[in-house]
Amino acid sequence: MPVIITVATTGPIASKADNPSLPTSPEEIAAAVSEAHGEGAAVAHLHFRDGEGRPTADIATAERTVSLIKDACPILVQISTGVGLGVAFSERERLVELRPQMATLNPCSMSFGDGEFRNPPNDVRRLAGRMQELGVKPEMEIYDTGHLDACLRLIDEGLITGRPQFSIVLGVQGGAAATPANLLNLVQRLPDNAVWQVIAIGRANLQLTAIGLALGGNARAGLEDTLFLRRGELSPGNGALVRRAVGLARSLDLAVANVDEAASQLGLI
Ligand code: KMH
Ligand code: ZN
Repeated sequence: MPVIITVATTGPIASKADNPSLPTSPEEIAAAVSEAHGEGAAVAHLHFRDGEGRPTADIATAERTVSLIKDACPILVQISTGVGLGVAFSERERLVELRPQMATLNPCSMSFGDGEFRNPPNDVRRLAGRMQELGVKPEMEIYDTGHLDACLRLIDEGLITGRPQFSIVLGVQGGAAATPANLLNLVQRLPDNAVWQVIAIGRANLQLTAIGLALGGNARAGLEDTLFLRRGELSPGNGALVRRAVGLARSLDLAVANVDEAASQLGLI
């Protein structure tokens, strides 16, 4: 099966002071997504920023960004409902009303660096149910072993249907460390029909992305997950990180999915 490459252009944490290439305005994000699509990305994972560069769940900003992306290229759109640590769940969940093809679903509350990422169980259930009603495919974000069990319960409760899609997020302070052993442990416990990728934050990004691909997973690339192309060398943008992920896949003799192939693998068509 060809490998799906997702580009995560912006995220909630980094700023232009960390990497001047970080896209933050709707125009910059759309241009970065379009470049990433040209390099081989089939899915765009989106966070939005306000005029001061802070994470926002502002609907008009999201709408404008998605519309610019749709004008630029046919990439599949996945909106983050994680948004950013300071944004209330009630604001974050409204983003699915835009009916993107996909959105993230973060199943559990956790410490996240020096902050707190609040995902109360009943709010998560309500959001999962609403995504089901709207036909928005959830990508479940697992930051630690118990998060997978929480997701399996959502599946058991009938709140997630169809082929389940997971991101295994490793390397967040407050979640599981970015080690091959932690990745293997989680991969072995995924449902048989799962579609999955590794999101390796920071230093281990390249190595764990390679291991994930070798284990049969998809890959995510972009400035949300690492600001560097190589140790000590800032990435000149998202395109270069997607090109690197595509190169990894091809070195492993794996084909890279185009948008139609990705949509069919994800059960979107
Ligand atoms: N920022 C990553 C640690 C989300 O946006 O909902 C996880 C993530 C989740 O991408
Ligand atoms: Zn994200």
